[in-house]
Amino acid sequence: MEFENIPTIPTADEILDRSLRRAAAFKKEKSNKDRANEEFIRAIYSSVYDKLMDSVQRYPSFDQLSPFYIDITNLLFSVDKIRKSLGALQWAAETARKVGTSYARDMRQSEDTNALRKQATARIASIVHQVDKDLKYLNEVRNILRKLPDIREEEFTVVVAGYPNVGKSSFINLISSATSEVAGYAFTTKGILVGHHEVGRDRIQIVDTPGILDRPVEERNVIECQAIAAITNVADMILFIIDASEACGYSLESQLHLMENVRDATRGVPFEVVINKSDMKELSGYLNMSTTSEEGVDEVVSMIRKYLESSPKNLISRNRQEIPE
Ligand SMILES: Nc1nc2c(ncn2[C@@H]2O[C@H](COP(=O)(O)OP(=O)(O)OP(=O)(O)O)[C@@H](O)[C@H]2O)c(=O)[nH]1
Ligand SMILES: [Mg+2]
Repeated sequence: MEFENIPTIPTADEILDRSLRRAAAFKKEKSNKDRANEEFIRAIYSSVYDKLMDSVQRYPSFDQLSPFYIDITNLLFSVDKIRKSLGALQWAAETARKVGTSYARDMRQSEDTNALRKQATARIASIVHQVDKDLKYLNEVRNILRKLPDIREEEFTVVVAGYPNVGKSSFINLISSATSEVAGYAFTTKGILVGHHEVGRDRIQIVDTPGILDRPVEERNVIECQAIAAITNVADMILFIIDASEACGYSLESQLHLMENVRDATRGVPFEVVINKSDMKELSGYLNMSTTSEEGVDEVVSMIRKYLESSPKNLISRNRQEIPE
């Protein structure tokens, strides 16, 4: 995934220290004092320019990201603000180069190249410091984004949703490679997690989401919003888990109401409801399972696999496997 490869973004001081060290090494090589001062300036501005532009170019281009990653980035930060900071870095790179080139040119006609070298260094340092907050912001964003799960659009994806504490993570841990934290309180899962369930040569991507409460969109917290982003953007199938025993702390009525809302908001995406904690209470007319006793879990897995078999994504991956290399 693109986010994993974003390099650390240096601070203004780190960029300047590195550039000054490099410039000092160049300066030593020249025996003529005026030529040495000119080389010093050229080395500083090109090193500053390269480092800033490298940070801009190695940041992901948000124009090419899938809607899921754009939504998540907007929930956690703001794509607009990230773009502005990247623009500021580009401005600083170009301005430092322009200022540096002009000083280096002036040195050829100057009597006092030492004074010009000092002035140029101070101007470039001030330009880089002007974008220090942008550098720090971009690094903070980078540290969070690179930890987002790698959700692959080409893989069949089941998003598990429901109220908090109903057993979503317990189910995913049982049937997939995921190791999602399970605990007897709401909002244990704070972000999106991905596990994989192997079916022969195919793989199902299972997304664990934080619980969503049945309340108006504007009152939802960031944790809940991440779940909505996953449900609406990546799901090929939605598995909605209900705890009919109400041991989760929420009434069956509220859970059924949320179920209807999510189903209405995601029309066109296959939607299945499963009752969990059947060891405590079952609900007739639905598939029932217990992730504790594991009763009914195989039936739920078979039902998911049926959706995979009829999914266009499955056909694509089969065709790909049949084409000889
Ligand atoms: N009796 C019983 N308890 C269960 C079952 N499945 C899960 N639990 C318990 O329910 C509690 C919540 O389980 P989680 O898997 O963390 O629930 P979640 O839906 O992922 O919760 P959030 O991440 O907070 O949204 C834990 O204490 C589990 O041990 C079940 O089938 N039967
Ligand atoms: Mg959970």
